Amino acid sequence: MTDTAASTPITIALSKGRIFDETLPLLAAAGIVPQGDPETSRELIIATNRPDVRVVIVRATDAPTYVQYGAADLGVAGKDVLIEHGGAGLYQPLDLKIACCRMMVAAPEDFDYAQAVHQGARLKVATKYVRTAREHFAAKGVHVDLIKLYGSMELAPLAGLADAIVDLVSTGGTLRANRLVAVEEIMPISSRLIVNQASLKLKRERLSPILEAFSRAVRR
Ligand code: PRT
Ligand code: MG
Repeated sequence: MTDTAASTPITIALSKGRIFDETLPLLAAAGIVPQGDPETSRELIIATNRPDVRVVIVRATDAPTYVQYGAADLGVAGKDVLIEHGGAGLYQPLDLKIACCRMMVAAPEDFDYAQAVHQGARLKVATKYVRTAREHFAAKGVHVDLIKLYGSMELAPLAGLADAIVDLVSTGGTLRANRLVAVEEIMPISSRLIVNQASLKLKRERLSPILEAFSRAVRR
């Protein structure tokens, strides 16, 4: 271990909202308490009760990138985000079982999805999760035209942009409010701990106890 790596702070990349909120108890189990609240503060670097540990607030889709390049040693990211990122440079040692939801295909109530798939129709599918959608439909042998969106996928079928969408569903309230129904589950989703591969070697002495505390807290 180099002295430089040993003396640099441990940086944890979290997105605000459900991931930050649901990671707090896990951090507490490791004796780490953030000193700020990203919901009320605009500060993007949050100190913790430990002088050698800090939290950086990133967009959910950017967490793997920060950890991949070592700008953060640790992070938390949804499986949805990790699939789209590809996972290069990351260890994913732990399913944290937080921010749970399901990746679903959804369509308007009056769209006969089973029939369209059965007839070998070429489906237009709008999604933020292009890689996940491509792999899902390829495995089923269904031809799709994928349309990449960055948000509000629910609007796409209503506005005539697509026949169906691939999106995350938790309560189902958003689908219902837009008269869409889930027609197929692609996979269950939860968030994972991600670790920079070099950090794990260079900062192992300080990272191992944190990883172990997270692991114990998840199993409880
Ligand atoms: O919101 P922002 O654009 O900043 O980024 P983000 O949506 O990527 O971040 P965030 O914090 O909303 O989500 C972070 C992670 O939480 C995601 O990567 C998922 O792994 C996980 N997660 C769990 C969810 C949901 N549940 C969820 N319901 N992410 C998004 N949603 C959205 C969904 O896309 C849909 O628009 O909530 C809506 C549906 O919710 P229900 O309850 O109406 O079904
Ligand atoms: Mg969101």
